[in-house]
Amino acid sequence: MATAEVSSNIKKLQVKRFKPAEDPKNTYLTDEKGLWAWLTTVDHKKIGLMYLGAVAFFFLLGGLLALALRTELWTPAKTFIEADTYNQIFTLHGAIMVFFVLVPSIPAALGNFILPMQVGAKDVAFPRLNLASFYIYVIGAIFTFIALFNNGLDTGWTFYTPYSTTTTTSVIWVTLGVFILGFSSILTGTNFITTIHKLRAPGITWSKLPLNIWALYATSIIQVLATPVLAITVLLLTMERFMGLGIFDPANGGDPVLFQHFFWFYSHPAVYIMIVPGFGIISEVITTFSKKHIFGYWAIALSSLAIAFIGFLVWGHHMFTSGQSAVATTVFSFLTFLVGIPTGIKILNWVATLYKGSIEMKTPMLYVFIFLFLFSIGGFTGIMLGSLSADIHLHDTYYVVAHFHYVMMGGTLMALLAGLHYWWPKMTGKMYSEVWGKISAVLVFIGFNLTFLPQFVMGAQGMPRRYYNYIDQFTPFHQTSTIGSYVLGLGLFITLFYLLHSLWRGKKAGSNPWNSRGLEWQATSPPDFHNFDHTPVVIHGPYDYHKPMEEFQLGLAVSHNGHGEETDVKESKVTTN
Ligand code: HEM
Ligand SMILES: [Cu+2]
Repeated sequence: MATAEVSSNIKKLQVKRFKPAEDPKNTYLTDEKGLWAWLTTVDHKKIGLMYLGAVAFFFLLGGLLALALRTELWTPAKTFIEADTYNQIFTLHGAIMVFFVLVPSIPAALGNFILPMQVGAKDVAFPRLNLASFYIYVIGAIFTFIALFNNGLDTGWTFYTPYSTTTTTSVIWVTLGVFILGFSSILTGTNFITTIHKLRAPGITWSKLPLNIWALYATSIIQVLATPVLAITVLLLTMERFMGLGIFDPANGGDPVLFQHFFWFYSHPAVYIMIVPGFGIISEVITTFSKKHIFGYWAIALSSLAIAFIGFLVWGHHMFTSGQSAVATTVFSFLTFLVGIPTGIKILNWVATLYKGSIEMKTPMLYVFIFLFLFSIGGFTGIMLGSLSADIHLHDTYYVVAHFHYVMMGGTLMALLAGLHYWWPKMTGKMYSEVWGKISAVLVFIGFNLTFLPQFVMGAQGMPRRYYNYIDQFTPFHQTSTIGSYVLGLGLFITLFYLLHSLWRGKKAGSNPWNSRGLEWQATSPPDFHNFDHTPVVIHGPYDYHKPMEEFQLGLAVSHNGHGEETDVKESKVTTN
């Protein structure tokens, strides 16, 4: 038995080595079976998987809508659908991808699964609330679905007034759906913040917190603070349509620009709800596959919080052409540039982590490189859009469409794919095919750039966004983009296929296939119902690759009836025998 000599104010902890079983008998997947057990589970891992299933379903739906749009744009005039249908498809594509895929994807699906494990907890702080959040998401989704079959929606995902107060399509169903969905996001954020504060295993001080947790923490703060504003906005819009109140519609004495302020006060921070959790994944994957301590731990951790903060100050950059005062636009332009600083700090530290690392190019790492490349393009073009004079020309063109796809798909989605491949063995206990993983990553990369790079050029030349027809000179760009979208779709379809295939045919993963130092890898794969069959004790940080593995496999030898009251183990010396 080993003893951890703690230097701090508390008593010595009796610590024992716990080596995770490589082929566990009891796991969360065998613990309770059957549909009902899944639907009523309070296990964060199963809830995470249910979110993952729901997100994948919506991603497929949103993706098929996107392919329909790209197919229609093959020719300058009508290709196969009517203009009105086109408007509805791009609206639903945008709304589904933003609200039902990107916002919940990393925090609610992967985060739910991995967060309690990374802090060494048995579950999130409020497991029932976690299940409730999932059902609130489902109810919100049902409302949106009703709109789909009931006249559709053609306002664009931004619901700009006064059009959204006058169109005959189903605005109310979708705004109510988004309103309901917002609560899911707020409750998940609250749950995560409480879990991170209260349920950390002994030894996990703030400076030993995985960067993924810092990222989810920053995200949760944005979710809790920004989402209520969206809720109020869509509620006001709903009331305006229902009761003819004059809040946003000038015909009734309202102010449409007020709507834009409200909407972007949420939706700009929301882009960080989408990307910041992605940053967390990148830090985890990059260290594991470089076998190196992260460069600039605090810089990365605190820059997530800085982005969360600055993110609240820049919403006006969406409204440079909406008639803001010259002073306001100038201030917003300046503040927008500030976002580039913490973002740049992250990129710099990741690259510095790679430097002289022992890099292993597994599929998750391939996605990290794709992320670094695509997200940097997305971020730089964001800065260009943030410069007032350039944006007057570029606003509402395909340049903006390309920018946000580079950050949202090239950033968030690539990070999600990195994380999904990274934690797949932990979640399922199975390995997927590395060869197919690489093939599809390459297809995704090529397809993505073919789709969106030409859109920068078109946009800069004046092709407006959300248009059904276009002038002939843009045909080659649009056609390249359409071909690219099919390549991209193929790459993603292959991913779906080999991941599912691995569930039946995949090799057993073992507890720690990547030889990572992260705490979640000290559980079995798939994990036990309570994640660990002991209370883990942490003495080294999650990126201490210079320390031997045994020193990461520690737990309390005597069980303490709560979980981890003694969280202030600061530094300790371990002797194993
Ligand atoms: C360095 C960071 C970033 C900067 C400086 C930036 C800047 C901007 C600016 C100025 C616009 C307005 C362009 C216009 O409409 O004329 C814009 C649009 C947009 N950005 Fe970013 N951005 C950044 C990162 C992100 C990220 C990380 C995401 C999402 C993950 C994102 C998503 C969007 C979206 C969705 C729009 C378009 C909204 C719409 O009109 O439909 N951006 N960005
Ligand atoms: Cu913005």
